[in-house]
Amino acid sequence: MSKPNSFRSGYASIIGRPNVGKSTLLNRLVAQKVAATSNRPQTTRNNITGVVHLPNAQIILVDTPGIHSSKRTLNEMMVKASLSTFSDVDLILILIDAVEGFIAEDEFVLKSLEHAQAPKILVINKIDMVEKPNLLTLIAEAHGRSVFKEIIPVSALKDDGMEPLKELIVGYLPEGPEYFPKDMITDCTEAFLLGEIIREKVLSLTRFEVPHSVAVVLESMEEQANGVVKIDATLYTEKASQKKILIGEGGAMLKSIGRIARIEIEKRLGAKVYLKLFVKVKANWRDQKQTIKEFVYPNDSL
Ligand SMILES: Nc1nc2c(ncn2[C@@H]2O[C@H](COP(=O)(O)OP(=O)(O)OP(=O)(O)O)[C@@H](O)[C@H]2O)c(=O)[nH]1
Ligand SMILES: [Mg+2]
Repeated sequence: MSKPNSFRSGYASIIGRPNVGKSTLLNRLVAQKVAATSNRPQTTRNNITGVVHLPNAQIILVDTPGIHSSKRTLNEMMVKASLSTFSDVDLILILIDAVEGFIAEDEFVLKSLEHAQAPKILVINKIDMVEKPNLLTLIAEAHGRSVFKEIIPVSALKDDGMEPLKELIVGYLPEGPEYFPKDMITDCTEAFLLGEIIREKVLSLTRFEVPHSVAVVLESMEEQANGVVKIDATLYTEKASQKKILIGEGGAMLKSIGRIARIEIEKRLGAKVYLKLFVKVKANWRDQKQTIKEFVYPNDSL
C-alpha cells in the first residue's frame, strides 16, 4: 500500500482509431498545444509525449497515431509506433467518439489491445455532440464489456471532464519520482514541433489526398543579427500534381500555409520569424521505409 501523500508518476498512452480526438485530449490535458490536430483522419504519425504536472503526481501521456488497417508502409509504421507503447505504459486510455459509439474500427483497436497488460480506461470523447440518452446507452454498452477498468465521458474540445480524468489516471500510477522538470511538457525536439505546426496548416488548407501525401522536413533554423529567426522547411509530396496544388495559383496556397504557420511559430518562439517553404516531389515516399524514417521518424528506432 502506498502512503496517502506519496508522489505518483507514470506513463499513460492515448490510443484509438483515427480522428477520435487523441491529440486534442493530449493538448487539453497538458494545457498547451503540443500535437497537431485536424478533422482529417491519420493526422498524427508519431508518438508524442505530453507531461501533466500536478502537485502530487506527474502524468506522462503518450499521444499515438490512430490505429487502422492499411497496406501502405507509412500507415503500417504509424500503427507500429502506436502498438509499441503498450508494453511500456502503466495505463492505456482508449478513446472512442460519443456520436459514433463502437464502430468496426474501434473493434479493430480493441483487438490490437487484447494482449496489452496495462489497465485500460475507456474515454468517451466528444460528448458535446451527443444527446444525453444516447450517451447513457453507450455508457451502459461499455459497462457490458469487461475490458475497461473505468469508463469516463469527456469533451476534450470543450474542456469538459478533464479534472476527473486526471484524478482517475493518477489513481492508476505507481509511486515514483518526477521524471520531467516542472517546466518541461514534452521531449519532442523543437524541429519536430515546428514541422508539425506547418503540417497542421497543410492539413487544414488542402483536401483529398494532398494533406496525407505531405511530409515536412525542417532544414534549418537560425537567429539572425536583427533577432529574426529564419526557418527553412521543405514540404515533400508524392506527385507533380500535388506539388502544383500545394503551391497554388501564383503561389497563393503556399503563401497562406506559410503565413498561418509563421504566426503560430512566432507565438511559440516569442520572436519574429522569417519562414521560407520549399515544395519538392519524392515519388511514392509513403511506401519507402528508408525515406519514411528520414522524413517522419528521424529520432525513432522503428
Ligand atoms: N466536437 C468535438 N470535437 C472534437 C473533440 N475532440 C476532438 N475533436 C475534433 O475531432 C477532430 C480530430 O481531432 P484530433 O485530436 O486530431 O484526433 P486524433 O484522434 O488525434 O486523430 P489522428 O491523429 O488522426 O489519429 C478535430 O477536428 C477536433 O477538433 C470534442 O471533444 N468535441
Ligand atoms: Mg492525433
